[in-house]
Amino acid sequence: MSPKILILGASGQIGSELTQRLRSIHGAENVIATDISYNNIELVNSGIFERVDAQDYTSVKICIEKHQINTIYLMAAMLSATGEKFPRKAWDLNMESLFHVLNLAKEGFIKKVFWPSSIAVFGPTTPKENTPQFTIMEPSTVYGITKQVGERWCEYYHKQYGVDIRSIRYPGIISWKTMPGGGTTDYAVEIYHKAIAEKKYECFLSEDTELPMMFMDDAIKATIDIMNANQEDIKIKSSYNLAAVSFTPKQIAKSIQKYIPEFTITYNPDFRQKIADSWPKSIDDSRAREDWNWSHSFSLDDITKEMLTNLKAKAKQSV
Ligand code: VAH
Repeated sequence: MSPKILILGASGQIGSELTQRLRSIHGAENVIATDISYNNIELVNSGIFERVDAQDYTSVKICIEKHQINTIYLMAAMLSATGEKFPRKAWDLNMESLFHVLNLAKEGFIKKVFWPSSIAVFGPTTPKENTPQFTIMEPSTVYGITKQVGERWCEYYHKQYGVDIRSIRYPGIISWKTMPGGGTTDYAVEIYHKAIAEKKYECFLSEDTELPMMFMDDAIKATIDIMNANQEDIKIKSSYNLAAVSFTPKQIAKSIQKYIPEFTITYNPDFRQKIADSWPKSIDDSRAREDWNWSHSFSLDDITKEMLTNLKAKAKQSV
């Protein structure tokens, strides 16, 4: 099946880079980028972009039929921090969009689906070190609840209706091309911008808050790897644990200081500290490594080098 791809939520932090990578692999004409707004000009100007509300079944179905889509990447979601401010909106967006895509697959309109889960499915009672693939899951955020319930529906639609859906539990994602929005791990992106602009950063998490993280290139690689895997190799139909590196704000600061010695960090934890404290420190992703040959490439120092190099270059271009 030659992919004709629809990306819902293409303007977001992961969606925007995933769109560009899929366009480079499959050709721009085979990747339809959509979002609820045209706020990512680079994306809009580099291929087919349409306004589609992932919560509107009819507009998703019209787009699928218009472009003869057979594969959907559902990247639209409200993340953890914003979800705590707008619980009902987070539930409606994250769940309605998933149900529309699952039902369109069940009804035969699409053949393959990617849906991102998150380490936010784990909660305060989950083992925090090297969190297993199968373990206690009592998420304490709305976002985490939507991801836990979403995983159960993905597995149900596969078992009941044979839907080919693949999913991974993303850790915090660090990137320089598109700013994240509304996440708790966003500090790990903001810190690099502030390091370059002001050589200082006030962190909204405490210095020893260890969280699982990943560079965007690794996250995109994992997403494409799982979608390219043979269906029989995808043995877990809820969502795969995925990991790369875990670190604290203090450790990022030390990594930055290798390049910007005068950089300083202060700590002023806010409401997002409680969210971060409910999540694991590190993740066991051995099943992803076994089932579909996952491996990561970027260490913390690799991430710091990539972030500072590219953000400095981007700043020069915008002058
Ligand atoms: C968030 N970036 O902070 C997301 C992610 C593991 C965290 O899912 O909400």
